[in-house]
Amino acid sequence: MQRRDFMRGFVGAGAMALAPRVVRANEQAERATRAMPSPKIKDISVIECEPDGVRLTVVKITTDQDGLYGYGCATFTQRADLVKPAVEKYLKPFLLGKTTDRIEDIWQSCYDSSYWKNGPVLNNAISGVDQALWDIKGRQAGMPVYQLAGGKCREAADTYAHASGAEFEDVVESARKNMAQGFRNIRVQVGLPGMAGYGSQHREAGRPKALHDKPLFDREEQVRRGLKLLEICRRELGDEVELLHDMHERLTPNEAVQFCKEAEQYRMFFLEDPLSPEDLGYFRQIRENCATPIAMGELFNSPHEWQPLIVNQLIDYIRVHVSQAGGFSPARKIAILAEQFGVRTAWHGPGDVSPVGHMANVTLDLVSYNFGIQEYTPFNEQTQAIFQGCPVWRDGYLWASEKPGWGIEVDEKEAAKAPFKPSQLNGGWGEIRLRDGTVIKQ
Ligand code: GCO
Ligand code: MG
Repeated sequence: MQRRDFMRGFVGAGAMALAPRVVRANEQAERATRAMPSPKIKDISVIECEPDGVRLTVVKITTDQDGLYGYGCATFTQRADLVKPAVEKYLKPFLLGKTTDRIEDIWQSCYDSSYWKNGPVLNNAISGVDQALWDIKGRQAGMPVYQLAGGKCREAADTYAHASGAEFEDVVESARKNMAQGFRNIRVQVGLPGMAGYGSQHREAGRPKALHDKPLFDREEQVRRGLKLLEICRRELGDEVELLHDMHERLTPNEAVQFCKEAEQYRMFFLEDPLSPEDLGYFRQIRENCATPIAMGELFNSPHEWQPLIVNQLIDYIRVHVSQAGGFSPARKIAILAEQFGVRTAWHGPGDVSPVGHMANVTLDLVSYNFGIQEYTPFNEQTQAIFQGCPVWRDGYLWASEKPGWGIEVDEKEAAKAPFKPSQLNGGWGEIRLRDGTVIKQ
């Protein structure tokens, strides 16, 4: 009671002294609110398309304000059909009528509303909503999203290209082409004769004997050819180029430790995903055995996966697939957490990220001090016809749009020309097996 009286006296005295200015400010604020009422979510739809054989999913949020809408990437190629109902049946009824002003609040309440969380389908659905809200806020402000996140730390994002081939000489040739185009960082992958290696051609010819007729893999052969490839590339391509290699979680933990240790002599920019998320405990062994830089995380969905690797400084690059982690908002937090521990970012940027998702990647690249590198996949013609305003690649760098929001317009008529195609596995992946028939991670 006493305190309230005291406050009343205080406010009263202040109000008297500042009265004209306070009143003016209040009036201005009120006028601004009247001119720009908070947009409300009027509709949420899901745009699906398959340009050049890659299934992409984008969420569109439409507001009750004329011409104000936004797009967010929700692409989960291998289970694409499940993301649409997650958005339409759960997030849409939950969000209709809510204001688009409160991005963090919406993210937290969507995340919590399923009680069980951190899975790829629901995270992608939330990402679609989250990124669409950032797009809307940027359009409202008349600014690209990178401005809303504090502005640029650098002009553009340094990228790496993919050089792949069935044989070593094909990889070297492909890398030389990339370098001639202006890439300074090259990811190299070579095929395994007659087998299903990652990131390179699968040739049936010369297939080793196996107890099955499925795509075949042999870990020892992968270790031998992988290390040989790094040796050849370093020798043939020279010291100036940065080399990267994706191990795609295919080796046993101990083989991975050995591979990283052996690769140290080739001065890698990084080795990617040497272990699967199920074997995170082995990262400490890699660290204790060598100084090869390690990138990890495209399969991560949960803070329980990235937190220990970052805070214990067990990796050098965090490589999350932004929509799998739940969108731009959580990815920004990952970047900030990583900065505190000297870990840099290398957001996953393959073909199965929509251009909206790539714009979110490059936005993070520009606003995060601890940016490391950006994986780049060129946008094919059909993708560019559907997504107008894709990030531009020039001189080795990826550039963000200067237009408001993500700066991308989705042409839904063009998208409808490239619907999801029926396929035997409905976009999912098949299996890869060892000689004896054991199924392995892809
Ligand atoms: C990469 C990745 C991709 C994934 C693909 C899965 O580093 O680019 O490993 O090629 O395999 O995105 O759908
Ligand atoms: Mg990878």
